[in-house]
This record gives sequence, C-alpha cells and structure tokens, in this order.
Amino acid sequence: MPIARPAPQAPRVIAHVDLDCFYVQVEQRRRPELRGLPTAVVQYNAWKGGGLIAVGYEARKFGVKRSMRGDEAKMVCPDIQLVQVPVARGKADLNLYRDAGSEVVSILAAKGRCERASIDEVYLDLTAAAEQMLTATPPDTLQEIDEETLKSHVLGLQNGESVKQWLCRTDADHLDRLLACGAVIVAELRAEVLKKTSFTCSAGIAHNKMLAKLASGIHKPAQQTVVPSSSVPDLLGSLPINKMKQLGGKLGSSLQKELGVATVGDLLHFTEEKLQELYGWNTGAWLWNIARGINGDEVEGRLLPKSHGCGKTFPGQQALKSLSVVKHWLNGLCEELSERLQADLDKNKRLAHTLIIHADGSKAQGALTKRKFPSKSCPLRYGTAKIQEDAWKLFESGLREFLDLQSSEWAVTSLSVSASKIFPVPTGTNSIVKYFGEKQQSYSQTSEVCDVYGEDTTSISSSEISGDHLSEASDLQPVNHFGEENNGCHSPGMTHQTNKCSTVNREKGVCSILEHFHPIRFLKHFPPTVDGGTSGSKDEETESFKNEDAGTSPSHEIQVDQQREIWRFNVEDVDLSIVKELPPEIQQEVQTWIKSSKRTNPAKRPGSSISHYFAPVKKS
Ligand code: TTP
Repeated sequence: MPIARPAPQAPRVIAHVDLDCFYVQVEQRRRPELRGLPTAVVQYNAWKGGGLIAVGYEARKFGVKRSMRGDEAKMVCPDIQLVQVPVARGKADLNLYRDAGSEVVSILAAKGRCERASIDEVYLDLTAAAEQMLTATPPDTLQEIDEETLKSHVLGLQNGESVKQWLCRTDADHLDRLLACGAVIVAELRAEVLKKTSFTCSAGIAHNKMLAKLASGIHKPAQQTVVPSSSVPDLLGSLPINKMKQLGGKLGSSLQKELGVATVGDLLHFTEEKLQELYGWNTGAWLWNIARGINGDEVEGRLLPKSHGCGKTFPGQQALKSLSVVKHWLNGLCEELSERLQADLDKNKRLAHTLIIHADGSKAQGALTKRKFPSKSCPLRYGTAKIQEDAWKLFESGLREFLDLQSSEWAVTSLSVSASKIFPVPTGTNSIVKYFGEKQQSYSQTSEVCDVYGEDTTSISSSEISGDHLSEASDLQPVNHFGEENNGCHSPGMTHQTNKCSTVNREKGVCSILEHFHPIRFLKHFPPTVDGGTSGSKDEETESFKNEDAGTSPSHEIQVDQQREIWRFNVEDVDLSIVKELPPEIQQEVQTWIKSSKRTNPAKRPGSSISHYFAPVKKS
C-alpha cells in the first residue's frame, strides 16, 4: 500500500540510477565477442528456445521484446545471440548478476546516501554533494562541462535554451541550481561506473524519488534526464496512470474505471477529501500528492537487499503433483537460500529472522482449477537442514489449508522460499540485552514452527508477502527487485515478538535464561541507587542500556522488555572471575564496563560464581 508522506522541508537532490539491459551487459562483459551484437538472455527452459528475460538494445532495434521466446526472437532477428542464464540446482542462478550489481552499488555509494532498490537499480540522495558543489564550484564556474553532463535531457526547456545554458544559469532559483549540480555529479558517477565495470546506466535526477525513478526510464540507454520542478505538471499530465509505481494494479484500474482518470495529472481534478473518501485517508492523501509530484520518501541508506528469496515456476506439464517431488524442489531452494544467508552472515554480519514460503497451486474441482495457496512464515533457524525442515512443515501446513481438509488432487505451479527481517548481528554495548532477547526468541521458534500444524500462527500474512517481497523468487520471471518491505532498524531480539515469545515461554513452560536470572534477586544483592532504578527515556520502551557516569562507581541498567524491570548493579562489586562464565560474545563487553570503572585491584572472592549474582528463581 502506498504511504502518504509530506514533502520534506528542505530541497533535495535525488537520483535514480538504472543499469541498461542489465543481464545482457553482464553476459557481454563475460563474453566480449558478444559486444555490439544483438543479444538476449533467455530463461533456463528449452521450450521454444526459452523465455527472454533481458534484451540488448541492438536486438530491440529488430523488434525483439522481453515477452518473446527464443524461437520467436530468432524469427524477427535471425542473428540474435541467445545466452542462457546460468543454472544451478535445476534453476536459474542469479549470483553472477547480483555480484555485478554490487560492484556498481559500491561505486555509486561514494557520493551520498545510497539505497539499493533492486538488482540493477539504485537511489542516491545527492543533496549534500550538490549543496557543496553549488557553494564551491557551481556549473557556471567550471572551465569545461564534461560531455556526458551536456548530453543530459532537461525536461521542459523553453525557447530553444540549450542544456549548457540551463546548467549555467545564474539567475535560476536555488532548486534548479541544485539540480544542475546533481546532473554534473551523476554524469561523473555514470562515467566512473562505465570505466570501472564497463556497464552503462541511465539516470533520473529530480527533487524526489518518485520523479527520479520516472525520469530514469525516459531516455535509455546510457543517458540521464533532469526534472526541474516547472516541468512536473507536463510530465505527470502525460503519464498514463498505470505507468506510475503502485498504480499498475487494482488501484490504477479502479481510478480508470470509477473516476475516468487516464493520466496521473488527471488526478488534479479531485480534491484530497474526495480521494480520501473513496480510497481511505492514507491512499487518498498519497494520490493527491502524486498528482502534484509530491513525494517525501527518504533514500534509505541500504546497500544490501532487504530479503533473500529463491523460487521456481512449474508451468503446464511441469506442475508438481506429489509430496516427494515438492520436497525435492523445496530442499533445493532451501539449500540455495541457506547458502546465501550464510554468505550474508559471513560477509555482512547480518542475520535474517523470518522464513517464508509461498506457492501457487491448483486443485481438482472437475478439472484442476487455480486456487490461492496460503503463504506461511515462521522464525528462521540457520542451517540448511533446519531451513529445509521448517520450510517443509510450512508447506504441509499451507497444503492442508489449501485443500481445506478435502483429499483431492492438487498441483503446485510455483514454489519459493525467502528470508526477511534481516538485521545486523548485534554488537557493542547492547549485546547483553540482545543476547537475552535472542535466547527467548530462539526458544519460541520451536513452538511457533510447531504451531503451524494447529492454528495458523503465521506471523506474516499472505498479502504482506505476495508483493515485491518475493520478487526474486520466480524462476520464469526472476524480477530481482529486493523488495519494499519497510523494516525499520529494530533490534531483533527485543521487539514485540520478544514480548510475545516470553509469554509463549511462560505458558508452555519452556526454559528461558531470564526465568533463572530473575531481576528481583539481582536487586536484592545490589540495591538500586538514588533514583530508584526506574529511570530510562520514553523511547527506550523495548530496550535500554545506559552507562551512568555517577562518580567513581559506574552503575549499569539493563531494562528488559516492556515490563520495565530494571537491573542495576555496581561494577565495584563484580567479581572478575564470573566474567568467564558468561557467553563469549558478551564477555568482551562486560570487560569493557569493568575497565571503564578504573578499578585497579579487584578483590577476588574465592568460590563465587555467576549463580551467586543471579540466583535461580524458585519455582512455586
Ligand atoms: P530491468 O531493469 O527491468 O530491465 P533491463 O535492465 O533488462 O533493461 P532496461 O535497460 O530496459 O532497464 O530488469 C533488470 C534485469 O532483471 C534484467 O536485465 C533481467 C531481470 N529481469 C527478469 O529476470 N525478469 C523480468 O521480468 C524483468 C523485468 C527483469
């Protein structure tokens, strides 16, 4: 669902950079003999020469389109070079393209906040760089403006004004002057990408993400388009409503049918109240905004994908009709997912928290008819065997629901697994709290996975995962957009889920370290200091860790979940020997606290142990 965000107060310079015919360029770099030749990348599927998933610009001149199959493409362009997408485990292996996309991202990220939006698309917030350039070396002061910048398309140029004149106008308003700087910066970045990777890309430069994205596709390949504010009404006035992101589906059709809206600009005829009355407060406000080119979305500052997914389609005769065949494919997909998760963990120190499976299927009702197969999710456990086990349980649960307790014939036509809610591995001063949080969560995993057999306790609804979220999943059309799922930077262990988990633990009698190390006992040994141990800012609702600099005896609070239990102790009183009994990942942290107390000669208490400090709670 689109989210209406107000326009930002200060002007911004946003670029959307999109690589041209990306998979084709990657293949042409791998096989330079293909350069300059009409080329397309085909899907792994021999039927009629395989489906085209990327078409080079030389081939497009002959009328070759992505919707064609290889045989059809050969008919319109007999010399076309068809390259098959790499294959692993009987399905497309996109790692080559993912890695190539990462090369480009690392170059683009040099100039400003960078958001990797898909395998070959990036948003950049160049506001700071443009402001700096405007102050130090605005385009009119440059001895020479490079050719790539001069080739820019500036929308709405009036009275035969040249691009160079527009770029160098000193009487232009601040907004246009910033965009001119943005154009110079983006041209430099694109040249850098070409030099370092040999890939060409196209870009849109505007004051917001929506307009930048629209603009990057206007002139391709290897070109850039600038959208001054004055050109926005014309741009949107001629933009078919279904070409706008998020209006390609039901909402766009409804606007066309119910309101007779043909272009985005046509929405200007409706008041915000009317649009809200028809489509709800948020969507109505969003529609009102986009009609005016208003979009407050931030460039997120994310170089890595939000989720990992892999899937495969089984059209027609290839549909899967037995549990053993589904299991075979599901295991393969889980293996790939697991490898990618492990690589992400090793390389980027990130952990995924949710496993999702999604399938499409049909079931007998006279003939096999297409039905919605429910998506299922559960907390993700690392390790191929565990992922396979959990995915299988989710599939079985989904199938049961899909069949609605009737034993009928069924067929699965697509299958995908994905991992989402990916966060950095907790490090630094919060780790002890997260450690306790993770422990609670991991205990809950078993119960939640088991629960899918009974009531559907899936934490993510099918509607939530049926969108971009799974867009990397299809083997037939692997649209590799990393997804738009909005996951703020919550700490993984101490979210609402943790609260839910702790309830589950208590109800089901599952052990939790917190149940053994009860804070009340802790307080008994180390009474609260003057403020009574209830401090903590309001926005520390789920987690807080505070180092109070109170004289020579620093004390620490750990506030665990929303119950607002405060653990407070005096570092002076901690016996260093107990540190060795703590989990390795938090030993270092505790050492740091202790060092910071500047205690030079800690008293050793023979026989003391961690249980002395955290005495187990007696179960009644
Ligand atoms: P796009 O950016 O949509 O297209 P493109 O880069 O091939 O061409 P253009 O110059 O017009 O932007 O997609 C990026 C890559 O994603 C594309 O090269 C192949 C892959 N892809 C699929 O596998 N299936 C699809 O349905 C689409 C749209 C893309």
